[in-house]
Amino acid sequence: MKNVLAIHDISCVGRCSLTVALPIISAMGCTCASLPTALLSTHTGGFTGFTCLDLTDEMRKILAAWRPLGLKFDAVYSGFLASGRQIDIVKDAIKSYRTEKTVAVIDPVMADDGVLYKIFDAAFVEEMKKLVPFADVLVPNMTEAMLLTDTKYTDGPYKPAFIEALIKELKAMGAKNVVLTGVFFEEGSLGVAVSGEGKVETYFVPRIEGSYHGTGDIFGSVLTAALVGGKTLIEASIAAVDFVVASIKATPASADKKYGVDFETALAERDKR
Ligand code: PXL
Repeated sequence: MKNVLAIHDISCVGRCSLTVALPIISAMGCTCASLPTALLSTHTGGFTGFTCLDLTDEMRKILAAWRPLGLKFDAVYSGFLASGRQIDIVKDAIKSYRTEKTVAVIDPVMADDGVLYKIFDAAFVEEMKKLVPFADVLVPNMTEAMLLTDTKYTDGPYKPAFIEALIKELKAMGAKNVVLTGVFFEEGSLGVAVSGEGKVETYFVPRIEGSYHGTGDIFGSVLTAALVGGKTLIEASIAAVDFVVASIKATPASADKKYGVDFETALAERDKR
């Protein structure tokens, strides 16, 4: 059985990070081990008064305890990190657990819609830049891609040349492949730009209005499991976009968007097919 190491926080309520990665990656037929980065009462988007226990020291202890086990993973998938100090831990995990076939999927979770998440600062962005060369697949949203490349934030529609330049710069920083999310060339559409060895490929779907929490983690989880399952980068990206769309469509219009989307319904529907 293929196995994935997911390095994300546990947000106890709000459907994101590990509470999304574990069920989705398991349902797609991979064992999913976890290295929790933090324990939060809820995620940080739209909730106030949340608690956050930084697990940096515990992560080091967990990795030390794993050392005699000689673990290897088919993918290491990192997401929300609680502090810049965790960057080195993620690098170590990628180096320790990779084989020549392992894919390191790095989602540089830190910002959206032109704004850094409130627990991060400019120093964290600088730390995150250091993780880029460790990515076999870097999965930034548009805001994160602009922060990582010191590009002034602009909202779309974007020009294809702008998207290609962003991807080129992220690759120049050391990312082997880039899957850029939140791309659109015209109003009413939304999708991804994907770059492997060759030219940039895109996949767009009709935009669904509204901003739903946790969809980036759903996207990254499907992408990772699909890559481990042998899909190409563009095939895995299309599967991830389509599953996010199915999850949003499964969510009642009246739902409070900070509690995320009904990916569980979409998983059950997928099983029936
Ligand atoms: O979905 C990204 C994410 C993960 N974990 C935590 C977050 C966020 C985004 O806000 O706050 C704790």
